[in-house]
Amino acid sequence: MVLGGELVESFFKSFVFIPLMKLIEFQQYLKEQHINLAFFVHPDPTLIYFTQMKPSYAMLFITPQKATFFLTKLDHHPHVKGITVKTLQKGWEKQFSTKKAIRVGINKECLPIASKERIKKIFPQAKFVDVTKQLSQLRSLKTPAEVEKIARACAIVTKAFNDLIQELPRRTLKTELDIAFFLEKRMREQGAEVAFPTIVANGKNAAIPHHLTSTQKLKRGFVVLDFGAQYQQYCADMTRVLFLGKPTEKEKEFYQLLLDAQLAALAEVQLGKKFGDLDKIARKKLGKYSSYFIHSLGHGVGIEVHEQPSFLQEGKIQSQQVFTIEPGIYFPGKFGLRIEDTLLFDGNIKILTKATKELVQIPW
Ligand SMILES: [Mn+2]
Repeated sequence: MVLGGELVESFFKSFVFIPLMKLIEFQQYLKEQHINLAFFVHPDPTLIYFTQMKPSYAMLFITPQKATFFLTKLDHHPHVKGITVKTLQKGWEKQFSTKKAIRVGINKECLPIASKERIKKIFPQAKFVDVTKQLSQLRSLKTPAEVEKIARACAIVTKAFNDLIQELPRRTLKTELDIAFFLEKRMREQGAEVAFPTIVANGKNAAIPHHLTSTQKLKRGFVVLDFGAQYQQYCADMTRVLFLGKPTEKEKEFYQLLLDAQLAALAEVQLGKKFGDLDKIARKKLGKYSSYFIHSLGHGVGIEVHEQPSFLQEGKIQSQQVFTIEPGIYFPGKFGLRIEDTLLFDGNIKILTKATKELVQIPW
């Protein structure tokens, strides 16, 4: 029987169907790999992924048939379809402990050594299997509900930026930190958290891609703003450049060159394209300045601001991936520029961070 798509979607959404779908897919994988149990512990983002909540401490056990989420008494205990939620109590280990030679899945990327030693005691005969790759593949293909949250986070970021360019000419913001606080306040007012510490880099500070936003007084020159919101656990990542005062022709040319590089890479986003090839396209456009582009072109975005797909590994664009395109050029001791969008590829490219990419000039 085939039901209308919209009806099915709204029906299942009310049951937090989305993580369940991914959970079932993961359990299927465990079954195929003859993994008896997968174990995840705080602060592994896998916990957030399957439960859509961010507890202060938790553990998650997933078997091919069952998932059990252990929380302390300090956190809200959610209802999650397909997952049994329990309170972590003394002696919880006994529930699972076995001397059998089972296969236990772990996420090597996020498993503290102390936790590993602890589960070794619970399963002394276990063989540990790394499931990191499978998890990042699952997470890199976004469900419609995840896309909705990321799009919302991106809209929040865009609104904060638009508010900033209205505010700046009033000269109420005097330092890099003032701008960062303004953006972060605007994001929080819209119901989001800050996905990572806001980068505001003015003048030569922007030559350092991850400049630590300072109390430096704002002065004539470029201002690079790299910031992100996290809405219901899902991130947005955007970088824009402003100019305080009037840019010279040369400064305008640098900005345009970088924008052209970003647009050239965006224009080549298509199914099956290698991420590495997009990177090459941007570098080619930068020509003799490409050696000043000192990081990769982008990264996946989801519950973490940096996740799969990676532009550094061999990988091709798949449908339902969300990632950034962010070329930059950095001239040590002089200035730096970066332009970044978060986008969805679902067969077509959809740029989710919609703030203007024209060089905004603020009289200064
Ligand atoms: Mn980024």
